[in-house]
Amino acid sequence: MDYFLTEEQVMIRDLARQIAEEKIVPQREELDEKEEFPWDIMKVLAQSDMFGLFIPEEYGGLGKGCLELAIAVEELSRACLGVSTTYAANALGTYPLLLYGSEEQKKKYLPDIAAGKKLVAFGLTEANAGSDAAGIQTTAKLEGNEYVLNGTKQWITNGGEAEIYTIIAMTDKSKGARGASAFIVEKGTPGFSFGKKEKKMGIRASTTRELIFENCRIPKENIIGREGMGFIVAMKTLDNSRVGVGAQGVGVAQGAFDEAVKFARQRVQFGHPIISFQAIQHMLADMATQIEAARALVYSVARYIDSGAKDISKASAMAKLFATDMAMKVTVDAVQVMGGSGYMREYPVEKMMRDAKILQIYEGTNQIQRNVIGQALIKEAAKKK
Ligand code: COS
Repeated sequence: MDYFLTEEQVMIRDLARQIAEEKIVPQREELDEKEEFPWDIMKVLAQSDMFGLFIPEEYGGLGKGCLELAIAVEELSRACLGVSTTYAANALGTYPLLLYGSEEQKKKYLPDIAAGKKLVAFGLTEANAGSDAAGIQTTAKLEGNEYVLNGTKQWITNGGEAEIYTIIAMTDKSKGARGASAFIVEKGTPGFSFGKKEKKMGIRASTTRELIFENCRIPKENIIGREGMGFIVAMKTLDNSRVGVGAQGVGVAQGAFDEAVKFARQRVQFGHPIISFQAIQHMLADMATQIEAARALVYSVARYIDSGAKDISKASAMAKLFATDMAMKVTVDAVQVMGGSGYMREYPVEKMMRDAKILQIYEGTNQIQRNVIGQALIKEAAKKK
């Protein structure tokens, strides 16, 4: 399929693919086994300007958009979802600053992020606030010229590795979602520490930790936007980044599909390569069709976001929902095509299937995506009346 990418977009895709094939594929099994953070790969991505893709040129980035980011994420995900999660979560953590940061904040933080010198993490989730994002308990109290943060964030991607954290905390609990605010917290701030590193089913190259705030004092200027805007900052951030999770789905599914085709051409049963059997061909045909449909949706939604469209929640949720449900199905089917071999760690599809599961869960479960889409449909229907 031709998605009419510009010359520049093709260059980004080819560069990301080259990094994926040369640097990620040879290491992915070991990174998964040892649950190691891929610092050397992050350095290569930094040297290749990959961290600056979606950051405006005035802050040291390349000034590209969601589509270019999605293309890069897809290619990295094709090789290893753990590595691509580290990279994509950096964008997730940066969106609050990009969308709502002040000029001073952007000038202070974005150039280092664009250069890949500092990684970012996004801190919304807590033990009792997952799908119910408005239920967060972490507080931020204004005392003089400082906010004092108290509480614990859970399952934070890049936690401990990142230097910059965009954190959602309650400045006025009595106001519910309207009492949340967003803040920048730097690693090393007294009162800010990290909990245990989680042991996960998949995406093991990516680090997941607790963030602990105990009377952590940050300058008043570190608020992003105004008090009470935190929930909107979080929701708009997710609206922008969920299409990237969709791109991860397309990438991991493509990676698993490629492995399944390669295997089916080589594996001989009943005197023939199994790819000659209709049962296998039909599975591969369905997989290829589903991947292409998801890619078409992800690219279209990314272009729609880049067009400056305001109402992107529904489209972004659709891209995330469709592409990640597809990724789960396609990776499971890739294991099935490869049979016993697919189940063995010797082949990468076993890891791809484990990795794919998180896509249906993080950045809002796929049940939450259906809620977001449902709510948008209700609003649209009410407008038509
Ligand atoms: N853009 C702008 N505003 C939005 C918005 C969006 N995408 N989504 C909600 N809002 C606004 C609403 O309009 C509402 O404003 P008012 O108070 O002025 O009416 C406010 O925010 C509260 O919205 P709502 O009542 O819909 O909030 P809920 O508590 O019902 O939660 C969901 C909404 C479930 C969609 C939200 O909590 C969510 O996305 N949860 C999943 C969180 C998630 O992705 N977690 C993963 C963490 S990051 S890995």
